[in-house]
Amino acid sequence: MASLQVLHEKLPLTDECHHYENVHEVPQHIRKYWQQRYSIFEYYDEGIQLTDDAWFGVTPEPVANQIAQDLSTKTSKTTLIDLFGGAGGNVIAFASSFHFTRIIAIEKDPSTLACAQHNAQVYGVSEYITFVLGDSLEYMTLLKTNPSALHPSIRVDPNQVTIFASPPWGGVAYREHEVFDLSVMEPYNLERLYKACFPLEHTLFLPRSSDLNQVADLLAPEDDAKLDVVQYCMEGASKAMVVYVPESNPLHRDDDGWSMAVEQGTSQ
Ligand code: MGP
Repeated sequence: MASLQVLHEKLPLTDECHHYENVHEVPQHIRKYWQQRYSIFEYYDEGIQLTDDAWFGVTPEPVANQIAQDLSTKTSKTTLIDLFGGAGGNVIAFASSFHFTRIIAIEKDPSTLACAQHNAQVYGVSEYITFVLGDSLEYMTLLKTNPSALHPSIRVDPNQVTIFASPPWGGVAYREHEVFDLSVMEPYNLERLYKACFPLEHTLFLPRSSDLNQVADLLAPEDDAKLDVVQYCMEGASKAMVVYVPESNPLHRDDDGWSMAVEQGTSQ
């Protein structure tokens, strides 16, 4: 599919990619993040590149490493797909964990993806990651309904897949709410993300104040499964709430013909 481009080479860094060395170069609205640059990337000085937007959403390295470690102990899956690869914070940690035999990172902004490829190289893990330029929700639709339309290098066995999704949260306005309403998260709300990932095992990286009732509602009453919900903290303060959603039994819920694909996969 032309709109999902598997990258065999590094994308060039663009004018939007920066490695700020001096506070005076840093736009005012991201100075707070630049001051924390070594908590975000320990090896920042090795030439880490970020777009100005990426500073807001990138997962700090200790948090990303802890999530990678936690997911490694929770999952038996061997393929990890990062739906919102961003500048690479999470996918570098997943690759560094050496738990997964295949890692695919999807990102739709070319400048941000160029940063991710560059940063993965800085951390020495770029060869373990397949980078894809494009819309990850389109990828999920094709994976579920028409996998043969996917490039062979990103055609995966759904039974071996675990999904990681750290979506945009619609800016930092979530901080103004004591409880963040995940139905209004932009541009993808909780329901849309869940439907995109269902019925695969997936991990959602959400605002720390996300509404737990909405999260609990993800499970159908007949499901025996439980969700693990973890607050990831740095220096005593939560940075995000992460929800580990187990694989759904496709026989319980039948969406979009997907149960068919999983049954076929299981019987191979
Ligand atoms: P923050 O919202 O700037 O809160 O980012 P912080 O640093 O606790 O600031 P304070 O002023 O409230 O003390 C907290 C963490 O949330 C960041 O480190 C990112 O990992 C994550 N994060 C922030 N945003 C806006 C996004 C986002 O849009 N998407 C994703 N996936 N993560 C985000």
